[in-house]
Amino acid sequence: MNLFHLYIPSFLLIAFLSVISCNSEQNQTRTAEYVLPDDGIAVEGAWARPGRENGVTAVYLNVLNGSAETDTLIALSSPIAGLTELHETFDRGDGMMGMREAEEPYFPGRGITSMEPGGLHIMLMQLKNALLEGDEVIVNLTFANAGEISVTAPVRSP
Ligand SMILES: [Cu+2]
Repeated sequence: MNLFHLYIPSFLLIAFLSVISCNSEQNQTRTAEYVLPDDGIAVEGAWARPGRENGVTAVYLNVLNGSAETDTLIALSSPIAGLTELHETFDRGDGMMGMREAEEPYFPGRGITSMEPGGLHIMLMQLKNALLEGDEVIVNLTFANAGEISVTAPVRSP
């Protein structure tokens, strides 16, 4: 992971978050488009950032857990990546933001968990080829209860 630890200065993240809050009305509208499944898990709105061969990139998506119970992500893989992990962003306490493997890969029941830039994301490492806008990336998510879900994420610039 030392390959990528792009640490993002906090002030940039704060600037980014304020942009998000300005758009919160729009985000709520967008989230409202998603209807929870009656049971099990659905994944919506997946997209991936471009990346270089042997490099890393991130995939963002929304996990819609329609069941009454919290589900746990137990495995992640992508045919394009040597290593795939669920990451969370955290405040390192020195004015920089870092990221690390998520400690609690839990998805609450009857809820939507959004992976977005600056927060939770799926990290694809050791990319087998470059990812350009217009390409597609397959990510396989395995949940303890809902089983395996395969998602196709279009590649686009943030
Ligand atoms: Cu990451």
